Order: sequence, then C-alpha cells, then structure tokens
Amino acid sequence: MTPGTFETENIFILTGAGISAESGIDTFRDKGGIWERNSIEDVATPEAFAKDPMRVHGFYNARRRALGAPDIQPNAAHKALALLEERLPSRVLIVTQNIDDLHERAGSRNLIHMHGELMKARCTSCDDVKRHDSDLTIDSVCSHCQVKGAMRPHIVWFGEAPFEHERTTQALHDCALFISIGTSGSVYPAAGFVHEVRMAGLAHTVDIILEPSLGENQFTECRYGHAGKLVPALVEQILSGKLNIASS
Ligand code: BV8
Repeated sequence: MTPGTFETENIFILTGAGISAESGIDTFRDKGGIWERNSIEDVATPEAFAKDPMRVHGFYNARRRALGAPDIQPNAAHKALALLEERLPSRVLIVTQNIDDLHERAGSRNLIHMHGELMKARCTSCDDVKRHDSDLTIDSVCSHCQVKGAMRPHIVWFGEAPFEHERTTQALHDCALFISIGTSGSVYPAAGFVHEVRMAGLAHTVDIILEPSLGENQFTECRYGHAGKLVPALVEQILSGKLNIASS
C-alpha cells in the first residue's frame, strides 16, 4: 500500500461524545458529565423506561431541547470529516455512538448512528420511526398508526442491540485506516472495534482523544488533544498523502 494514499482504500471512523464537546454538548464520563449527574439504570435502559417512562422522557426531552439551541453547531472536527467524505467519495464511513445530529449538519452522509438519534422517535406499536424535535410524553400519539402512549426515543439503551451491527462489522473488516475520535472506550461493542480491526490485521489505527483512554495501547498511534484541532490536521495529512502508515 502506498504510504498515506487512500483513493482505493476504505476509512472507518468511530466517533464518541468527545467530538461534540467543543460544540457545547456534554460528554458522559468527563468531570461533570452526563453519567455523573444521572444514573444509567434510571434513564438509559428499557427497564427504566418501563418503570418510569416520564422520567426517561424528561431526560431525553432536556437533551433534545439543548441540542436544538441555536448556539449548538457542528465544529471543525465534524466539518473536516465531511470534507474527507466529499474528497474520497464512497471510501469513508462514520459510525457514531453519538445521538446528536452534528455529523449530518456538517455534511456527512455515509453515517451510521449505532446508538440511535435524539431527533427521532419510534412507535413501539407499529415500529414507525420519524424525525421528532419536540418533547415526547406518555400521551404522544404515533403519526402513523395513531396509537397514543406508545412513543419512545429512537435511542439504543444499555442492554439493547446497537443498530446496523452487520454492516458495521463488515466495514471494520474492510478498512485500511481506522480512526477513533473522542471516545473513552467504555461501552461495548464500540469499545471492541479497534480489537476487531487489529485481528483482521489490515489497518493502521489512530486514536484522537483529549488524554489517554482505556484502549490506548491497542492503537498504532494516539494523538492527544482537542478534536477540533487534531481532526482537521489528520484529514489534511490523508488528503495530501502525507499520513505515514505502519506497513501492514
Ligand atoms: C449490547 C445512547 C448486545 C443513550 C448509549 C461486552 C460485550 C457486549 C456488551 C457488553 C459488554 N460488556 C458490557 C456490555 C453491555 C453494555 C456496556 O457496554 N456497558 C458498559 C457500561 C460496560 N453495552 C450495551 O448494552 C450495548 N448493547 O451490547 O447489546 C449486542 C451486542 C452486539 C450485537 C448485538 C447485540 C448498547 C450500548 C449503548 C448504550 N447507549 N448511548 C444515550 O446517549 O443516552 S452508550 C453511551 O456511551 C453514549 O452513546 C456514549 O456515546 C457512549 C460511549 O461514551 P463516549 O462517547 O466514549 O463518551 P465518554 O464521555 O465516555 O468519553 C468521551 C471521551 O472524549 C473522553 O475520553 C474525553 O476525554 C474525550 N474528549 C472530551 N473532549 C474532547 C475529547 N476528545 C477530543 N477532543 C475533545 N474536545
């Protein structure tokens, strides 16, 4: 493989909450993060929703309202990834753990939301999924089947299967470059992706993170700092053929 060129190679990009931090969206496990102020068992499991649906709706309604605020915009990292996809069409896949819509709003299209989307709601009666940017309640009515009280956030809770697992697994085995951005490597199966790529033995793996994370020793290279600065620099290196990759 010619060092640094990816015109004919696939690039798999995994993103986590850290890529949206500079846009003003809280991460989960940093100081003051979401899981410091809320218990997963109370707001992010199917059992929590069955026990107290209005508490869970309240948790996601507050985050949906915050995401809809005018000052929450894609940052330089989101925009750099959209540029990479534009320059290397059909070569770049982003699999995000994030439920915000900042990748789409930056222009990314080849995108999998493995943990779902905050701006979508699903009917548990007819399974219809639609864009939904206002509050959900236990009285919300499905616009498809008209059933009242069956709406839930279109989000993957702990204990639920992530979306598009087969397509994601296939892409992991087909990539020559695996880039992880802004994830602590705490949640599976996403935390196991870099291991899967290494077992396939074909890819150069890069971790972009504020400080050393759980899986740092599994990567070919780790770049510590802010995604808003490091991601545009990495994209520039890839597009100019200057990314030095380990020989496979
Ligand atoms: C499943 C939606 C079975 C909700 C979320 C082993 C194997 C398989 C499963 C498990 C396993 N062990 C345990 C499990 C179960 C569980 C799990 O992993 N539990 C954990 C707690 C141990 N997993 C599941 O239940 C998953 N389902 O496994 O089903 C299956 C598997 C395969 C196939 C079929 C069936 C489902 C998990 C999904 C749960 N839903 N989100 C919501 O958002 O409310 S997970 C939640 O954590 C968020 O999605 C979040 O994105 C995700 C991961 O967190 P990160 O994104 O990494 O965020 P974090 O704050 O932790 O880290 C941010 C990092 O960025 C930090 O390092 C920070 O320093 C850095 N940073 C900050 N600022 C910047 C920055 N970096 C760069 N620049 C900056 N400016």
